[in-house]
Amino acid sequence: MIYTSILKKISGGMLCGLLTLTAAAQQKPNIIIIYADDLGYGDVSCYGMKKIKTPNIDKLAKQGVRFSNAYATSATCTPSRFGILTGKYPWRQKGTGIAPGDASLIIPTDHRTLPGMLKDAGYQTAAIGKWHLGLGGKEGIDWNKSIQPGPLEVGFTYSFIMPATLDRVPCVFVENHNVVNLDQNDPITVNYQHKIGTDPTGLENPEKLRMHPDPQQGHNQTIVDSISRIGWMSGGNSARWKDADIAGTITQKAIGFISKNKQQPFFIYFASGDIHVPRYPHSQFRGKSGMGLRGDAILQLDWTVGQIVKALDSLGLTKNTMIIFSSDNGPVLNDGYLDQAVELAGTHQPGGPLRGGKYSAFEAGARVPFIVKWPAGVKGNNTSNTLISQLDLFASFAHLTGQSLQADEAPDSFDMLDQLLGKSRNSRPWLITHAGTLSLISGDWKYITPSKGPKLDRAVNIELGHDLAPQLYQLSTDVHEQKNVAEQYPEKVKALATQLEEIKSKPQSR
Ligand code: NG6
Ligand code: CA
Repeated sequence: MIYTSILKKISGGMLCGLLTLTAAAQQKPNIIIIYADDLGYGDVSCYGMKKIKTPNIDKLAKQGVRFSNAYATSATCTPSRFGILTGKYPWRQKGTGIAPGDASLIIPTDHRTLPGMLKDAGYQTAAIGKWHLGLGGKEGIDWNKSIQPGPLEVGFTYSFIMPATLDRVPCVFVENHNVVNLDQNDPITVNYQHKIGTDPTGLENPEKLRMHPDPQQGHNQTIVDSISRIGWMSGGNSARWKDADIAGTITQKAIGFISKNKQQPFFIYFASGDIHVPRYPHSQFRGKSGMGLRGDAILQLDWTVGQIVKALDSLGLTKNTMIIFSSDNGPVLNDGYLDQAVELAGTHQPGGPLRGGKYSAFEAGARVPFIVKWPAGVKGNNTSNTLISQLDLFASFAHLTGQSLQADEAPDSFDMLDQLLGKSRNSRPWLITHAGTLSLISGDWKYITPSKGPKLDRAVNIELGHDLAPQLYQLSTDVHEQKNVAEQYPEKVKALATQLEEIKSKPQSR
C-alpha cells in the first residue's frame, strides 16, 4: 500500500515535471531561416528595388527588424552555408570553396552544428532546399544507395535537398538518405571529368535547349529538363527535377514539416534555389516581372515566403515563429546562361548602393538583405544598422534556447541575440568577409588584404576587389568604396592587417 502511494506520488511529481517541461519546450520559438541564393542587397523592394514589388518579404521587414549592415561570411555559396551552419569562418578549413556536384560532405560530423545544437534544445530540425555542402565520404557517392554522411549526420532530423546548385548534376532531390523517385533499373552515374552515357549535351545538341549557356562560361554538359548543366549525368530519368516545379516542391515540403511538427519546436533551414542560375521559375511567374527570368525568380522567391507565412498563420504558429530572411552572397546577372538578366536589368542596381557583386571583396559580395521577424519577441517596424554576421545566429540561438557552447563550438559566432531582437544596436567588434581575399570591417573602416587576382571577372562582369596594394575604405562616408584611403592612413592599415592576422590565428568570439 505504502509502496503504491509512494509510486503514485513519484509518478504524479514526474508527470507534473513533464508537463512543465513540455510547456517550457513549447515556449521556445520555432525558427525558420529562409536563405535565398545570390539575392543582392538591392534586389527586394524593402531594400530599394523599384522595378518589381516583393510584398511578402517587405511584410517580414514591416513586422520585424530590417538590418542594413548584415553579412554572409563569403561572396559565394558553399563557404557562406558552411559558415551559417557551423558558426566558423569557412576559410579556417581547407576545401570549403564552391563545391562540385560530387563533392564529399565538408561539414565535420564530430562537431555540433547549428541544427545539432537546436536538436539538443529539443527541436525537430529540417534542411530543405539547396545543400551545396557535399554529400558522402571520401570514397565518393553512389547515388543509387544510401547517401551518407549528409544533413542527417550533421544535426538535421529531416532533409529534402537539391544536392549542389541548380546548374550542377545530378538534378535530383535527395530525401533523407535517398534519391527521390529513383528507378533502380535506371541507375544514376555522375562524372565531372568526362562525358558518360548517351544523354545529349548543350555542346553537341544546342537545338534541344530552352536556354543557352554563355559560351564563355561552360554550363554546356548534360541536358536536364532542356537546360544544359555543369557535369555529366546518365540514368535517373524518373528522378530528374523539372526546374519550374522546384520552388513549389520544396515549399510544400517545408509546409508539410511545419504541419507535422506544429506541437513541438522546430527549426527549418529553408534554402531556396532562387535566384541562382539556371533561372526557370514556374509559368505563374515567367514573364511577369518585366525584367526577364531573374526578376521572375525574385517574384517566385517572394511567393515562397508568402506561402510559408500563410501556412504558419493557418496553423496558429505565426506569433511564436521567428523567421530570418537572408541571402548566401551578393548578386550576379550573367552567371552562365543567356537569360537576358543583363539586357532587362535596365536601371536596376542589384547590389543597391554597393560596389561589386557575387565573387567580390567589395561590399556587394557579402553584405546582404537580413530581416528578423518574431511577433512574440521582436517589435515591428524596426531597422538596425548593427554590424552583424550570419555566423552569429549560432551563439544567439544557443542563448535563446538555453544551450551553452563549448569553446571549440561555433568559434567565430558572437551572441547577438539582443541585436537580432532589435533591443540593442551594439555592433560586432569587427567582422571578416571572404572572396578569395579577406577583408576586415571594424567600426567605420574596411580593410581589404592585398591579393593577386584579376580586378574584373569579365565573364560575369563583376569587379572582384583584388589589388596588389592594400585597400582601406571609410564605409560611413564612402559605402560605394570609391576612395582607397590606405596611403592616407598607413597606421590604420597596419593596425587592421595585424588584427586580421590575430583573428586568423585564433577565433575571438568567446
Ligand atoms: C561558378 C559557376 C556559376 C555558379 C557558381 C556557384 C562557372 C563558370 N560558373 O563556378 O555558374 O554555379 O560557381 O554559385 O562554372 S554559388 O552561388 O553556388 O556559389
Ligand atoms: Ca549563392
